[in-house]
Amino acid sequence: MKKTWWKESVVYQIYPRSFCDSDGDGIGDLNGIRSKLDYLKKLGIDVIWLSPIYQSPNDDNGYDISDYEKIMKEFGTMEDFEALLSEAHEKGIKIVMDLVVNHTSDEHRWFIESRRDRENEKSDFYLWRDPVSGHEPNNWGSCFSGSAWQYDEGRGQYYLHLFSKKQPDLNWENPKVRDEVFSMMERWCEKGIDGFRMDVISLISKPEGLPDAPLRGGLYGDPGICANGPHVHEYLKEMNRRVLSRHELMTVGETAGVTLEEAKKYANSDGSELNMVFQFEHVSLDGNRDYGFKWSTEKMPLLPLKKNLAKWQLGLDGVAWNSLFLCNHDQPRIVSRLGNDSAEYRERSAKCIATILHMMQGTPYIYQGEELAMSNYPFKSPEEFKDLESVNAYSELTEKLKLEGSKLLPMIAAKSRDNARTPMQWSAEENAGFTSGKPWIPVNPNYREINAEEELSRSDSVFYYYQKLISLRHSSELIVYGHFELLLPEDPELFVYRRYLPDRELLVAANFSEREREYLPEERFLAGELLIHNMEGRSPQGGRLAPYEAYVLENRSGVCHDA
Ligand code: TEU
Repeated sequence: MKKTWWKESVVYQIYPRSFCDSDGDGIGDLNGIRSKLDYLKKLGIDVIWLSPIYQSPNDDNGYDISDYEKIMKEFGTMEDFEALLSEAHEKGIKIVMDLVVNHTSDEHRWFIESRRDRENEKSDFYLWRDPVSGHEPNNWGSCFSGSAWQYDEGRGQYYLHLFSKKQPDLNWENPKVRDEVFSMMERWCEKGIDGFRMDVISLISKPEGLPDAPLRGGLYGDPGICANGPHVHEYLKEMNRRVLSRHELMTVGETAGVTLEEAKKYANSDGSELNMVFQFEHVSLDGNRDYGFKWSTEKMPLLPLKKNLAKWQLGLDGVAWNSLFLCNHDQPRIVSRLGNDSAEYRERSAKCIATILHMMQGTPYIYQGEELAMSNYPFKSPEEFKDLESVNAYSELTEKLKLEGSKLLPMIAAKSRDNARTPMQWSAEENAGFTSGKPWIPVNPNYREINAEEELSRSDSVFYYYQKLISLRHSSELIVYGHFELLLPEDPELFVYRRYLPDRELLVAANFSEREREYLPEERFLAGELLIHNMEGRSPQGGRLAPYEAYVLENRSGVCHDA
């Protein structure tokens, strides 16, 4: 397998709005990020993925871009960005930008011109359709509730928006759209950035004829019908030819709806499209079985989770490359979702989760605060939600599905994207040290117990555990490039797997339950080296795994056997 830097790197995702506020307006900004580069260097990460920092009306907190080449005023100036980029590079940290080109903001100049009439230069930059029998052109729903079509009086037509009505979808069939996007990307590359995370890039090629989709939640057609469309690989090959291949970049596609077979195309090791993709099967396992949407109070189930992760490890090995994530700005906090965020188990379960994720083959992604085991926010009323996805879902599901608020609130509270967007908890000072002003979203009240300052002062903290996992990866070809074998495949509580190369192998053992389990590794591992362990004073030789206990053993005898 070809060795390269983005396979050996660990990425840290920053949601700038909630990371660190340097000017007291209650909103995180670029200079705030710059002030925390030494913290990130200490953690040991190699790459920062910046969620969008471009000019935006913030209907979807920056994922609705009104100018791709201006910096959002709340975040600072282009000079602030250039200073951040330069200082990050001086510290050996690369910066990957978030590329949102499935759609723009409705306040982008392209859309303002496009909606003016049907004859202007940008009239075909978006997906405009005539009404059908006075209604929307098809039954598609928006990911943010309601129809995916918005009627525009000016043009007397509907435009498509798979997300909010302020996020009109670009028409990628139009070569002029591709020209504009690729030249914008090229100018960002010329600034010296190190790559792109490509927002819902799997949706850019819509199905021919825009046919109705199977109903989802009984309300609208599933917009997932747009995933992996007829020309998506053609467009990405063109993007690669015209931009990506001309620079030393790391590229990751956020490929909603991607399958293993499609991922082999997007992330093909021939380098013709992207380096890797985010798949979403593993973070969809705790969805709502009754209504078919994400809102539920279900915990993430371990057995289907480990089987899905194993499927992707085995499926891409040697043909493509995995990303490894359980957290991001769209997902609830994993220690609450998969672990146990009680005082007794929060840290231990967070380390357990990190162990099984970081010891797999692929590029790991750490979301801000994950390294501190930050947990979900205790939402008590629907008025506390800020994110349009949660706000719209609450009103639509109460009105249209007549779901009782008392039933719906806990379901949305458990999965809301706001759980990941509360301010980064830096210290026990007011507002967790995030801002000297009024934070745009309330800080989790547990910041006095859970914060970076406290964890940096304690050698057994989750922070230092992540630091050690990252350091292990940096020093081990086996961890980066080794093959994968799932052990105890049917055990619903133990996640045990092996990584191996011809002359080396390691064993990862983790107990995702709240009861002690018997487990004794094979002798060749017990005779090996204990690389990392989330519980002091216990030993794998004891043949038992305590609740959320995890460890990694390496057999360095030179004698191991392939699967
Ligand atoms: O998310 C794409 C996406 O599929 C989201 O609907 C996400 O899976 C969902 O919110 C999980 O509940 C990307 C960005 O990551 C997200 O922040 C944006 O809101 C969205 O695209 C539109 O740009």
